[in-house]
Amino acid sequence: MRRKLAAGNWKMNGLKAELDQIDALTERHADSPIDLLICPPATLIAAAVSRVANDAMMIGGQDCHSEVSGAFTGDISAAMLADAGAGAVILGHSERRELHQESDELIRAKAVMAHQSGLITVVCVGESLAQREAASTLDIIAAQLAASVPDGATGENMVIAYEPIWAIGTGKVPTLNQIGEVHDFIRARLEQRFGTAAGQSIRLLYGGSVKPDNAAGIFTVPNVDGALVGGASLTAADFSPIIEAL
Ligand code: G2H
Repeated sequence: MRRKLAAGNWKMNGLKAELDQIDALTERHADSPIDLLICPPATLIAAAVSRVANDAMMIGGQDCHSEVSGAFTGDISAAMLADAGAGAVILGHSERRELHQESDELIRAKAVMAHQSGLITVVCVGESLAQREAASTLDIIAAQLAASVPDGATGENMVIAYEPIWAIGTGKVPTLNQIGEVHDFIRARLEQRFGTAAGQSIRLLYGGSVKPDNAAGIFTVPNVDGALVGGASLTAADFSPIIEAL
């Protein structure tokens, strides 16, 4: 049985004052059976970790480097994230793929490094609008999964987020059938590659304009085990109803 997961990706948002949102979330969902993950900017990770009591929420990073250490100005290693108290890291978000030209191979190398540091990886995959209109969505997802998910992925160390690029921050959401088709496809591919047990245990999140008013519908789709939420994870007022819809 896969545990539900509500993950928040704050992207480049959040100063110290916003840590109050973490307090509000952990208070309100203290008894929730849903796993919670917030990925604030790296500057807030250690402070966020120190605000969370009783494992009420996991704090994660939004990216890490593919090397252990070295002359990589401005970058952060997986070990540094773990050292700051992070338990997870988002990798291969489409904003990283597009704006930082991250390849599947680089994302896979980052995931290997993250696993070595004991982090859960949330690897993002998703097609562009042009790719969907060209009916190549499943081919794109297959290629991204094959090349960016490392060997040895299990339900313990890997989460996959399906985020159609055209739905991110746009307010456009795929139909429930479209979400279901891709999630079923991802599940089948994971079972094929990692075996039934591991393939069944890896959690699949939907991401892209998840809001309080559409979350419940999205969560009815089979093989949707939770959500990766951007804008609506920035405040407890918006994120809480999404968590409660799971
Ligand atoms: C997709 C998502 C979070 P939003 O990027 O990863 O952001 O919910 O704002 O579309």
